[in-house]
Amino acid sequence: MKFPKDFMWGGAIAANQYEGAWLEDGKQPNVTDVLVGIMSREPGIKWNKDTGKYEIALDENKVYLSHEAVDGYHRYKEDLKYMKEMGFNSFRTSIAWGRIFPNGDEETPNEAGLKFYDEMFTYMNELGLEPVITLSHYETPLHLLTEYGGWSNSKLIEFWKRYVKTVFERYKGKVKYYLTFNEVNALFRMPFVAGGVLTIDNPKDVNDPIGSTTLQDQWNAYHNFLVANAETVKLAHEIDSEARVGCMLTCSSVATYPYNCHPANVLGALEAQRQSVFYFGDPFCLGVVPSYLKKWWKKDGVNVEFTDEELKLIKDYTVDFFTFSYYRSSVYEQEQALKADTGGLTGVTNPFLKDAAPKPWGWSVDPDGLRYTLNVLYDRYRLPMIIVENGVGLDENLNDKGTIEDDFRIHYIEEHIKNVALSLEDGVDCRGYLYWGPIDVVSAGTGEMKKRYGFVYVDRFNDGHGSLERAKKKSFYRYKEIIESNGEKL
Ligand code: BGP
Repeated sequence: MKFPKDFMWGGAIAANQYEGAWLEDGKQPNVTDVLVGIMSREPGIKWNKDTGKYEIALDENKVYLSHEAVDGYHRYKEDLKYMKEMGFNSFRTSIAWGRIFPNGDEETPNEAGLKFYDEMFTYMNELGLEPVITLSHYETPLHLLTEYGGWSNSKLIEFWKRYVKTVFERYKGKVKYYLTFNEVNALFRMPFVAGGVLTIDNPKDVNDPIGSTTLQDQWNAYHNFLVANAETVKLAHEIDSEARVGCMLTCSSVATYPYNCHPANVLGALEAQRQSVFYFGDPFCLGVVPSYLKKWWKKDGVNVEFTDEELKLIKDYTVDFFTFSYYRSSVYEQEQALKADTGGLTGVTNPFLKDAAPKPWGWSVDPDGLRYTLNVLYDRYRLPMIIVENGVGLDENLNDKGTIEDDFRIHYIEEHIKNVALSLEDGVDCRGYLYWGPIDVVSAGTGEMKKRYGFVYVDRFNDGHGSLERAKKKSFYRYKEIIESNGEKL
């Protein structure tokens, strides 16, 4: 197995699942802070009849684990040392937008937030960990949704530009790789978090703020994201000639296989790829707004217009590289509707796959699907690729030796990394593999601690108790060995 000398080995986390300290040093809530798990349809907000607005109203009977998460805000140095010990040369995390602009619409940034990340990135530089920084990992400030309707409002583009400009200027020389919006292509399946959209103008059902978000608002957000993405590339290049901007899309659904050779299944699989990935990937990477969208807009009864100036911006400022998450593949069969969760689409069970992760989550395991995905994406976009999420969540407890024998995870990474090597042989320009969740964090989808991805265990549980102490799992040593040998010991 051959990997280039400068291959990026590492891991990835997100501020909202790792840091905790949700209201510390001036931070105000992000959208994720009012949800127990982003798949939930019950945000902790309620409609105030008198003001005619939504306001924060957390459910006292629920545990919002992300509010303290694994206390990364206070412990990141200790944790980054573990990453270094495994041999990482790069590390992905996000900036919680609400630490820098707490409500999102302020004129001036919050110095305490800027300082926090300044110190964190300096420390990463000292350790020799290349920071790969997501500008928003589902972290739109809640105020921007309740006050402006979120990304459906074009004002967000201006607020976003102010935020990213501040970030690029402040971290110039410390951060080279930025990712714009984490998994923004999940907008239509998770309009509140991935889309940052809330319908505030006569919402259909004030008791169902997620379900009653209109399609017009969601498509307006699509429009605004395309413009904001291009503006981000433009600003980054103007401010820092060394900075590189990538998009980050959930790409498990690139590997949507037709159930059989029935043309309706083949066409259906193609449509699933478009609807889940390419409708964002093509404008971000090729600078074109796909022609099939006109048909979709007609079907959805929405009106979406791009000005010539916007189309030119999108054309001129495409991303420098492509990053994505891959967890598993899916199968399209015309009679069965596709569903989705944080791992991507779910369709008919694939009878040819040998493995699935243990229940309760039971995600199927398809390492060849990663090679397929890398090849499809590289053929289409011809951009450097970095896998910034791939991993397996397991329900684990420390044994009496104070560790966890996570052989399933070891097998999972070995098989996926082998397929990265095979895709390199195929000629794909893949620059890195950043495992999702190298330390246990709060699950995005379910909001649990129980769903653990880490090589490093964190002592915290679903009910919120736990010492927060860290411990190395068996996979810690195996990933270290793979990295040390630059992928030769596979
Ligand atoms: C992706 C998200 C991550 C993450 C991962 C695993 O969709 O970008 O934030 O957590 O999925 O999902 P989960 O935590 O639901 O298992």
